[in-house]
Amino acid sequence: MSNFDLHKIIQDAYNQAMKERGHVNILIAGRSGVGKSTLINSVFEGDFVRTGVGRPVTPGTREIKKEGIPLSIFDTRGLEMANFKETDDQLRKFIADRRQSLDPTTHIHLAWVCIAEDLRRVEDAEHDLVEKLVDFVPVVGVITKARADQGFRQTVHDLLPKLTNVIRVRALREEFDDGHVLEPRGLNDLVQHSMQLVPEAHRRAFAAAQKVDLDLKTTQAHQAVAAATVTAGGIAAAPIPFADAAVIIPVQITMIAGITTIFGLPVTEGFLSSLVVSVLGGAGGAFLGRTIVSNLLKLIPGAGSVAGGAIGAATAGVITAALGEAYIAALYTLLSNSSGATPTDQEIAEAFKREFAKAISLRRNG
Ligand SMILES: Nc1nc2c(ncn2[C@@H]2O[C@H](COP(=O)(O)OP(=O)(O)O)[C@@H](O)[C@H]2O)c(=O)[nH]1
Ligand SMILES: [Mg+2]
Repeated sequence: MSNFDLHKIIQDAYNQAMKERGHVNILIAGRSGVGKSTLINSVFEGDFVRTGVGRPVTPGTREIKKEGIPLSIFDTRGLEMANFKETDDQLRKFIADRRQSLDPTTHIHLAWVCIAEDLRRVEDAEHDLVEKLVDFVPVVGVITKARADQGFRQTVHDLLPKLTNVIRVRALREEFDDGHVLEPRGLNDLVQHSMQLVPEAHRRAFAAAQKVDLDLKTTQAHQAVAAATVTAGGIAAAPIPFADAAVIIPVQITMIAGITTIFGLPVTEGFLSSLVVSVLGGAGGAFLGRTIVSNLLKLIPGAGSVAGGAIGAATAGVITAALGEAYIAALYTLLSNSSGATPTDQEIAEAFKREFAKAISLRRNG
């Protein structure tokens, strides 16, 4: 494999993963102080509101984005303002215009209308806003700072029947003077309900952007592995002579890049190449392609003897699936043990190496 160009493969894999990652757009409306920014930071990756970049899109709404996270939040302010009706009409026009776009990554996919539980009232402003939005986008009612329902959720349901659901959330942990503690609640319900409302094509982006439910990410990651397995099998449908086997490597690297984005971790070409070299590479240099393939073949019992022969669809599929599952296991373990801190590149490489070694020994012994 003298023409094995890892740099080029990684560049292509990176671009492909970015394309497949997609983008999700969520509108969040409600009076000032109901807890919109707090909710966004509790649900989405990367301390989103505080460190994201905002730009106004209508007089009352700004779009917040953050590098590396496939999410735009449309944050509306001033639902309580006297001139809100005007702002409201501009917002409606903005959403309607976006809806016309042929590029679905620009559509608003979902709206959350937030009402604070302690206000215990639904006013005309909320009612009018919901009426304006529901023609274009599914609207979820979110009761914020939930502590004591006292029938309020049902009231919201009754007054705003077009909401897809009304979900009570508490974004922050609260500790009272007497030591009584209220833990956050409802964020999981909100995320799971929202995931169902987001159009299929944007669910990967939603799973990547949220940080509440690790299982949503895992499910999406398994789908990415299944797709890559089919692709690898297709490439090896006519068995590939071992000397050319590196032609399947781009599939696995693209898969790895895709899984990384689904878990909400930043992907760079440097990260990908150090990951591939440290987990699969070994020798490096001119033999890197062949080394990677022979290391991958360790995932298949007895495959050492393939060396003189060829790699068929089944083998290519098994290698791809095993590698993908090892990477998912590595990220799952890292992220479920971490207390919110993003793992370093080195921690990821080490966890991946461990899971890869485990996969090899399981297959040997099992
Ligand atoms: N106790 C409690 N306070 C909250 C909660 N969510 C937000 N807050 C507080 O409410 C205030 C307003 O929140 P913020 O997110 O800035 O509201 P926004 O104006 O709608 O973006 C802040 O002091 C938050 O700390 C919650 O779930 N529980
Ligand atoms: Mg705010």
